[in-house]
Parts: sequence; C-alpha cells; structure tokens
Amino acid sequence: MISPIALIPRPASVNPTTGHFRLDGSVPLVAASPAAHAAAESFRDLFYRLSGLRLIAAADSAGPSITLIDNGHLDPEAYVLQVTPAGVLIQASNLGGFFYALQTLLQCIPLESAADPNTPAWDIPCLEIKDAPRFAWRGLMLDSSRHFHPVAWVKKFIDVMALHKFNVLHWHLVDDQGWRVEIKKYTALTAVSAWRHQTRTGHENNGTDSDFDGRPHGGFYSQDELRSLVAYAQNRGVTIVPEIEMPGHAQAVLAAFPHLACTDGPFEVSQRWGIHEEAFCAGNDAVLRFLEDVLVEVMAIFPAHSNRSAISMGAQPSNFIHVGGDECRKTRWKACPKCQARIRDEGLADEDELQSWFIRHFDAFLTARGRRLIGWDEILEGGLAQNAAVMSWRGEEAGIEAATAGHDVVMAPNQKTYLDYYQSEDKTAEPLAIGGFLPLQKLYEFNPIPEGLAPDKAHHILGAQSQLWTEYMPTTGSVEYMAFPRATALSERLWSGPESGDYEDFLRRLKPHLRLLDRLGVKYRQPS
Ligand code: TNX
Repeated sequence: MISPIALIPRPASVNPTTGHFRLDGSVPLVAASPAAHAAAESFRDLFYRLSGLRLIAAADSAGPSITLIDNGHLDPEAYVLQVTPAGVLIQASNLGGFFYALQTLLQCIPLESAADPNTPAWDIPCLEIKDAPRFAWRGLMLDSSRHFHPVAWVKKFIDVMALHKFNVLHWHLVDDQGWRVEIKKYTALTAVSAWRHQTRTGHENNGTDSDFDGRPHGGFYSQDELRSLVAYAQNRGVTIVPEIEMPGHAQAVLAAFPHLACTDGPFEVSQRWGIHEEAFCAGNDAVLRFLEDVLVEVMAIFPAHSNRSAISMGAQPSNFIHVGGDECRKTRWKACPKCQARIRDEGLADEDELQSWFIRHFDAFLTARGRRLIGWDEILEGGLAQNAAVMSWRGEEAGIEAATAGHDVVMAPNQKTYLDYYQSEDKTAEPLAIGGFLPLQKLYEFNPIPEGLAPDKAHHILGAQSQLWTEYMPTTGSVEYMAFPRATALSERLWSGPESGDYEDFLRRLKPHLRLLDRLGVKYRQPS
C-alpha cells in the first residue's frame, strides 16, 4: 500500500505520474559536483538516523539510482525532482537546491511501510516536482543567551530547520544573562560573562526577590565549535547570522569589564528577565575599540561569502552581522559626562541620536570589511545608513517605514511571530510563557509582506522569521515544544508564499510530518 504523500512546505508544483520506484539498500546516491556531493552527504547522515539505512554514495551508476545533476538554469535553492520506475533524478544549481530536493524526496518515502527492518525497502510513488522558494530569508531566531544550548542539540535544531527548508539561523548569542562566544582577546567574556550564579524562577512580573533557583547556569561555544557549526549548517543549506548585542543588553559584558559602563559598577551577569538599565557607555572610545575587536573575531568565525552583493541566503556563510540595537534605555547616558560630551562634540540632538551615531559607527566598520549590518528596528530611530537592514519586531510599522525608505527588511513582528507566546488561550494548561497568545493557525496565516506597504517596495522584504526568546524555556525540550509545529506553519508561508494553502489542508499534511519529527525525537506540542 502506498500512502498518499503529504509535503510541507507545499511545493510550487507536483505532478503525480504512474508507477513507483523501489528504494532499497542497493540504490546508490550519485553526486558528481561538489555542491551535489555535500548535499548528498548531509542527506545520507539524516536518512540513516531516520530509517536505519545508510545509502551508498557513488560518483556514477549504471543501474537504478538517486542521481543529482547540476542545472545552471535553475535559481539557487530551486530544484526539479523526478521519480520514475527507473530511478530518481534531481536537478539543482546549488547545495541548497539539491538538499531541498532530497528533503522533499524524504517526505515521499513511506518510512513506516518497510516490512523487514533488516532489508528495508520502500515504494516511492512516481511524480515530478518543480519547486522554488517564495522568500530569500526563511529564518528562526534562537536565544542561547538566556539559556545555554549544547552543541549537539544546536545541530539537531539545524537538522529540524533544514527539514522545513528554513535557511537562516539567527543566533542570539549575547544578552544581559550570558555571553556565549569565545573571544580570544577578552577571555573574561567566557570566564566571567558566560556564567550567572542563579536564575529567576516563575514570571518576572509577578515573582518576588526570593524566586531564584540557586543553581549556577552558563556555558559558551569555543571558536572551533562555532566554526564546525557554521560548516554543519552550511552543508544543510542554513546560514548562521550571529548577533552581538549593543549598546543595550550588555550587563553580562559589564560584569567582566565594568569600565565600559557609564557608572562604576560592580555589575553581575543578570539573574532576572526584562529590560535592564545598564548599557555600554557611548561616549567612551574604549567601548568602540572593544566591540570592534570582538566583531573582528566574530567576522572570522562567521566568514563572508564571495558574492557580497547577493542577498541569497542558505548554503553559504553570512554576510550579515546582527548588532542588536533593541531596548537600550538611555537613563545612564543622560547622567554620563562622557556621553553628554559625545553628544556635544558630534552635534547630536539627544540620546536617541547618540544611539544612532553609535550604530552608524559600527555600520561603517562592518561595511568597510565587506559585511552588512542588520539590527532590531530601534536602529531606524535617528537615521540609518542605506546599506543596513532592519528587523521589524515591534509590529509591522517599522518594516513598512524601513522598506519605504529603501532598506532591506526581515519581518519579525512580535504579535505574529514570537514563539515565546502561549499556544493556548487556557494559560493554566500550558508551561509558563512570557505572555501573549499565538496559535498555530495565526502563524499559518501570517503574511510576511505587511499590509499597507506599497507594491513597488515589497522587494525590500527579504522574508521573515520567528523568534525563540528563551527566558521561559529552560530546557531544549521546552524550546522544541514552543517551536514546533508553529515553526512548521511558518515554514510553509515562507517557502510556498502567503497566497497558497488552506489551514485544514495544512493540518491534514501535518500529521505525517509530525511522524518525521517523532523520528528525530522532537518534543513538539500536539496540535489541538
Ligand atoms: C523583547 S524582541 C526583546 C528580548 C526579549 C523579548 C521577549 C527584542 C528585540 N528584544 O530581549 O527576550 O522581548 O519576548
């Protein structure tokens, strides 16, 4: 019995034909070009974990095979997948395209139907699929500062992202509660800033001062680990965009380097949530040099790709460096002689313009090194260099404003994409979350192109992403529970476009998809 195929995200076109192709241990995976080979290797690894069968790799084959061939006429990430009784043929022009074709093929394989686990064989229905993504930026943001995530789990997260054809992991590596990147020049960042003494329990807004768990928490990624993750992601079509927060969300850094603050300190790596008053001193040149040094090492870990003007993400390292820019309270700056002197010397109107000056400094620094700055939408306030890109999180207005002004934009509106919001209206039935209510269906109906944006500016919307802020996700299991299947719904909007698909049909296809997540051990929330 061949089960009906159910693909997520829905391909641009699916053409069923007659017959089936028998996949068993004798069928080689044939890849000639380096891009095809890299995609095939990643897939072999994934398929083995899902099915127990290690496909044979080959450079050519005379008999039935899964063959990957280069087709330079296809766009990056696009693919053609043909299953005939004689074999499987995949065409693409880059690693992403090959990998996505294999992911789609995976969803066509009725894994449950293998009769004998010792000699597995599956009948894949014949078909032809032509597919390409609607948006270039299909992202998830992971906050590994509020809670640290082990490298092995980050790899699992990348695997699950890749299964959904997500191609950007925006990695929030720095915040008040912990610094997670090894920086060779400033070892105190990992000796001190990566560790907090304990963590707030319960909700920040209704807890008391005694609500702390009394357990140290922390960790960091060595540069070697980060490089291996960049490569791991790249081989699965995923670009990692690192985020180094400035000038706010800096308390963990200030715990190790108090002289970079406006006031004397001492400061501690924060044990609680919410917006903090501490920030880098924007009037102190030592702050600029310190962050430049950090960015130099970050750029070396997350190297640029050669095609510097291209937006095309996925299967290549990131040209973008995210500098945060959100929620900087300027209280300290108002009372700081150095900040006030900077405002005077640079002819700035106020503290808002000081933040804008600060961000422009780093925009120039990154641009001079062939990189592009991206930041949360506060970076728009006070003006922004044209090349910089904006992540619209406080609703969609900032995205509209930025795109209208000619900036590239990634949509991340909190009410529509924040996965730290509750999944049910009955909050007592759910694990503690930050607040809000964002059900599966709302993500399924999310349109990355904001209403009210002039059609001739829509090309500035690179795509969108969901955010996994982890204040209230203490374990990797809780991240998985909050992420899936809501991110599954988002993946379809980003790959297939806002026009396609109705929710009931999505729910039907979601069932077999969740069985794949089961096989990967993802602790998703059962859709109600
Ligand atoms: C706001 S969104 C923040 C984060 C919090 C999040 C919680 C943004 C740029 N900043 O620091 O974790 O809300 O939802």
